[in-house]
Amino acid sequence: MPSHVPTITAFERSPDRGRGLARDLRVRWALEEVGQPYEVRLLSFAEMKEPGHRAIHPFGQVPTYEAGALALFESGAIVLHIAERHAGLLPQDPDARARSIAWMFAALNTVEPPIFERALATILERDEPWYAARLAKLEDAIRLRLGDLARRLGESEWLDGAFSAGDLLMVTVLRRVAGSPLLDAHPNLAAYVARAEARPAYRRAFDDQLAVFTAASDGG
Ligand code: GTB
Repeated sequence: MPSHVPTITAFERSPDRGRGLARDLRVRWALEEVGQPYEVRLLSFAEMKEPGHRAIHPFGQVPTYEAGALALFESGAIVLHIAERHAGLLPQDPDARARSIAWMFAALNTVEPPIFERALATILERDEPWYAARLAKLEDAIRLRLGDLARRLGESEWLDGAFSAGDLLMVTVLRRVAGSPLLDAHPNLAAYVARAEARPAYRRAFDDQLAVFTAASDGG
C-alpha cells in the first residue's frame, strides 16, 4: 500500500454539469474500488494551461495523478497504475491479467474514439453543412463497435471473468451513449452499464464529482 495519499486533478466546474462524463470519474472510481483515499485539486480551464500544471500534463488537461515523486497524466495510464499497485482491479493470473489490460486498451483505443468524436461533433460541428453526413458516419462506426462488443459480452456479467479495470474503462466509455438508441439497441450492454453503475465504488465516485459541480453552482 503506497504511503502517500494521491492527489488527482479535476474540473473546477465540469462542462458536463455533474453527469460524470469527464475523465476524472474513471480515476476516482478506480481509487474507490481499491479503497485508496485520495485528494482532489480542482482546476479552472485557465489553470490547466499554466506552466505549473503543464509540467505534469503536457497537454494542459485533467485528470492527473500525483503520489510522492510520481506524477502521471492520461486516465488510462493512471487507472492501470492504480490497478497494478492494489488488489481488486486486475486478476493475479498473468494471462487473465494481460487480457484485462487488453480490454483497457480496447475501451480507450477501439470503442472510445468514435463515441468521443460523436460527442465533440454534436457540440462543435452542429452548424457545418456536412454535419448530418458526419454524424451518420460516426454513428455507423459506433454501431459496428457496439454490435461486436455486445456479441462478445453475451450474457456474461463482465468482459472476462471478474470485474476488472477493463470493465471500469469500458463502462466509462459506454456511459457517453447511455440512454441513446445506440446503446439501447443492445439490452445486454445497457444492463452491463447499469450493473457497473450499481457498484458502491462507482456510486461514491459519481457522487463526489457531482458534489464538486453542485458546490461550484451554489457558489455562483
Ligand atoms: N486522453 C486523455 C485522458 O484520457 O486523460 C484526455 C484528457 C481529456 O480529454 N481531458 C479533458 C480536458 O482536460 C477533460 S475529460 N479538457 C480541457 C482541455 O482540453 O482544455 C473530456 C471531457 C470534457 C468535457 C466533457 N463534458 O462536458 O461532457 C466530457 C469529457
